[in-house]
Amino acid sequence: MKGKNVIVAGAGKSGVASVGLLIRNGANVTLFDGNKNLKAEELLKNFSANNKVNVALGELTDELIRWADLFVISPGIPVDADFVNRVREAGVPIWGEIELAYYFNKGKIAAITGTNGKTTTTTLVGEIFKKYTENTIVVGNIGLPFTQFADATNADTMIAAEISSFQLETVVDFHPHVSAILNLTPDHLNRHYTFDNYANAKFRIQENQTADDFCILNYDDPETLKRADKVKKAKKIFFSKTEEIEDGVYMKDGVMVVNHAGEEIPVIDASEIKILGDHNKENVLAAIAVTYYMGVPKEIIADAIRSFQGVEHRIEFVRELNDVKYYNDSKGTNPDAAIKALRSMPSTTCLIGGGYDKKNTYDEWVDEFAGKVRFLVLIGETADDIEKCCKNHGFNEIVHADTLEDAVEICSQHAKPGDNVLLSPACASWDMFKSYEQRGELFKEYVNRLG
Ligand code: UMA
Repeated sequence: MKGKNVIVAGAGKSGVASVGLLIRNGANVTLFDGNKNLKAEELLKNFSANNKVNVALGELTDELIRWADLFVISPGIPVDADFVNRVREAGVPIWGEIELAYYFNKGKIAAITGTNGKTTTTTLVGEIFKKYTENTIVVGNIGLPFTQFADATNADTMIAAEISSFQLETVVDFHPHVSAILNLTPDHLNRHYTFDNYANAKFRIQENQTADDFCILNYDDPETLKRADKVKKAKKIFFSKTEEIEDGVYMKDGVMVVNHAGEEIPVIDASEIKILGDHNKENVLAAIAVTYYMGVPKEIIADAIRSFQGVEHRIEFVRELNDVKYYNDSKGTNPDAAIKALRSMPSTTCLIGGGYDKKNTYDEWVDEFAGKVRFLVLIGETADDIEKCCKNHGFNEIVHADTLEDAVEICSQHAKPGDNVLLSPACASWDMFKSYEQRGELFKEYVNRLG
C-alpha cells in the first residue's frame, strides 16, 4: 500500500478505521463522504496531525477518481450508487472495508453471517476464543471495524468476525478458515432487491475457501439447506436441533455433540445454557461447530458457553416493575428476529414495534400476535404499513405513539401484572435514531425512569 493513492468512501466507523490502517501503512488517502454537511475539521480529528489525509465531501469528482489506485467502500454505501458506478467504469479496483482488513491480516479467521443470530454467535465465539488465547479479536458488523486491528494481528491471532451481506458484496480474496451461515430470511431487500441476491451475497463468505477449510451451515433452515450445494470446496459441517447428521453438530438426549468422523463427542448439556429462547440453541450449536473446527478444545468451549449471558439489545432483560418484566430487543431489526424475541417471551406481551422502512413484509410476524400480544404500540416510518398488515390479519389492538418515550409510557400504564413489555421493532432504527444501539439505550433509560 506504500505510496498508493486510495479513496476511502464513507466517513463512519469503517471509513475512519480504514483511513487509519492505510496511513499507518504509507498510503496517500482521501476520505470521501456524500454528506456535504459533515465537517472536514471534525473528521480530521480522528487522525494524528502528522498524517496527511485529504477530505472530500458531497460530489466525488472525476479528477479524484483518476487519481485513485484503489477505492475502499464502507458497507453502508450501495455498490450500485452512481459515484461507485463511475469508479467501476474508470477501472479502479473496489474493495470493501473487510477486504482491506483481510489484505493486512495474518490471523486465523472465523467469519459468521446469516440473517439473525450473527451478533450472539460471534460474541459467543469471541468469548470461547478468549478463554483459549488472549490473542483474540472480535470484529466486523458487530460494531468494531476489522480494519482497526488487522495490521496488529499475527499468525496466532484468533479472529471472530461478524460479516453482513453488505460486507460480502465486495469480497475479492477474503478467505476465512471457518465460515458460518446461520440462517436466511428476507432482509435488506431495499439494497439487494431480491431474496436470491441477498442469499447469494451471504454465500460469498465461502467463495475463496479451500478443501482445508470449513463451512458451517444450518441444517434446520430450509433456505440455507437448499443452497448448500453452492459450497464447492470447503468441508460442509451442518448443525441441527432436530437431526443427527454425520460429521455434524447436534442435540442428542439434551446434550450438544460434535460428530467427528462418526465419533460423537459430547460438549455441553443444553440445560447449562443461560441465554433465553429456542433459537439460541441454534446459535450455541453454531458457535460449537465454529470453534471446534478452529481448533479449540471442547472443555474450553463448554466452559465459555456455561458463563455466557447473551448480548446487549438482544432480548435483554431490563427490569421488573409492578410485576411487569421489560425486555430490550432493539436488535430485532427484521421480522424474523422479532418473531424469535416474541417466541422467547414466557407470557402475554405488550409489544413496541415499527421503525425505518427496509421494504420487508410483516405478515409472518403479525401471525404470531394472536393470544400472545396484549397490544402493539407502533412508532416510526413503518407504523401505517404494519397497522394495515395487522388489520388484514384480524389483529386490532393497536396504539400509535410519536416517540419511543411515549410508547414506553403507554406500555407501563396498560400492562397487566405478569405481562412483559418488549421493544422488538422488526425494523431498523435509522428513521428516528442513529443506530439500534442508541434506540436500545434510550429504551432502557425510559424504562429505568418509570417509577
Ligand atoms: N454514505 C455515503 N453515500 C451513501 C451512503 C452512505 O457517503 O450512498 C456515507 C454516510 O454519509 C456515512 C457513511 O457513509 O457518513 C456511513 O457508512 P456506514 O453506513 O458503512 O457506517 P459505519 O459506521 O462504517 O458502519 C458499518 C456498518 N453499517 C452498515 O452496514 C449500514 C455497521 O453495521 C458496522 O457495525 C460497522 O460498519 C463496523 O463494521 C450496522 C448495521 O446496521 C450495525 N449493519 C446491518 C445489519 O446488521 O443489519 C448490515
